[in-house]
Amino acid sequence: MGARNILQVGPVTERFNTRLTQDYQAERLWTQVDREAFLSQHGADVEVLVTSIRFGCDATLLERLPNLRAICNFGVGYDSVDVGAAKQRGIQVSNTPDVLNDCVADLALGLIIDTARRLSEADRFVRRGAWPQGNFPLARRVTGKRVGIVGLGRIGKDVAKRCAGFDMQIRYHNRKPDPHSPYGYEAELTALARWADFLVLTCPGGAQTRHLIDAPVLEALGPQGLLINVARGSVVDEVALVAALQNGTLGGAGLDVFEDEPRVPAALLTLDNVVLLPHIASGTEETRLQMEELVFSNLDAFLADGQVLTAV
Ligand code: NAP
Ligand code: 8YV
Repeated sequence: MGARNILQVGPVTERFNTRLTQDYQAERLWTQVDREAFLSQHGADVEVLVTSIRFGCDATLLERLPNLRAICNFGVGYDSVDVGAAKQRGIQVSNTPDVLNDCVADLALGLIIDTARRLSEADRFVRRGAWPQGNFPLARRVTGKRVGIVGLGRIGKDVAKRCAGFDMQIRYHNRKPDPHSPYGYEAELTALARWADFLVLTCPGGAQTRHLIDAPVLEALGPQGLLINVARGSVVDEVALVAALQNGTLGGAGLDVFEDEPRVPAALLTLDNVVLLPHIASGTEETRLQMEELVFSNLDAFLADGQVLTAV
């Protein structure tokens, strides 16, 4: 192990990986030929773990690291890290909040406009040479419509701000009302879905929100309703979603995240009323650089005085 006892679970960007190895002498778990042998030999030396949404840190990995003191996660969501088990052992966990709000909210608006105005579908129409045979069918207006936000937190509020710019009516559902929010609160998710033209998901993933969006919620959103998911695939019952899209009880969906990434249900690939993105909401040069910097700031703070900067 390097002098600072840092282990990186999986790759982020080449720039990030190189800096972590060169400036922090971090070891790379994913390049080990025999991961188990490496953990048996060095697991007890590891004090800081650097991971990401994709690689996380489950209970099994935690058990192999008996002297772990901090986990620095690349990403604001931390559902792939066993935070409960970490906290029980006094292990600090940091994430990368706020720096990605703009880009994730921008992408949510992109999906709202794409699904309503059928941009991706129209692009396919032009590319396959269908235009000379007739006009593309009419789409649906965005301006002035009703948007229901599930998870009015840091990202959800930035989605709301953008929707207000489109004169949209905004309501939201959290576990409890936000006393500072100017938007109407809906305690019942199905009531919010029934009211909304667009239901935008910006809540965390994990056990608490698993399949929050189930068949009844999708049915309440209805045949003209559009579901936008920039949260986590686990929040939506994907089997129910496919069924609702296939039988027309849901109007359409814009999805950046899936239950079993990078696998996307084959049925979704055949549907024209769905926009499918490969988990790119925070994926801009600017935002990913800021996320990387925030991981290093957390690392520096922990190495300097034993406290991460943005603890979950
Ligand atoms: P945040 O500030 O913590 O906001 C989360 C919101 O969800 C809060 O308003 C919270 O309110 C609400 N919430 C929590 N549990 C809920 C539940 N069971 N039912 C309904 N609402 C619930 O988090 P954020 O920074 O905005 O990030 C939100 C999530 O976006 C992340 O956790 C991540 O999964 C996802 N994300 C995805 C991408 C992407 O690339 N697609 C990028 C960044 C983030 P209450 O506590 O009052 O319920
Ligand atoms: C990922 C995300 O971090 O922050 C989150 O919660 O889902 C994304 O920003 C990104 O895909 C890199 O893993």
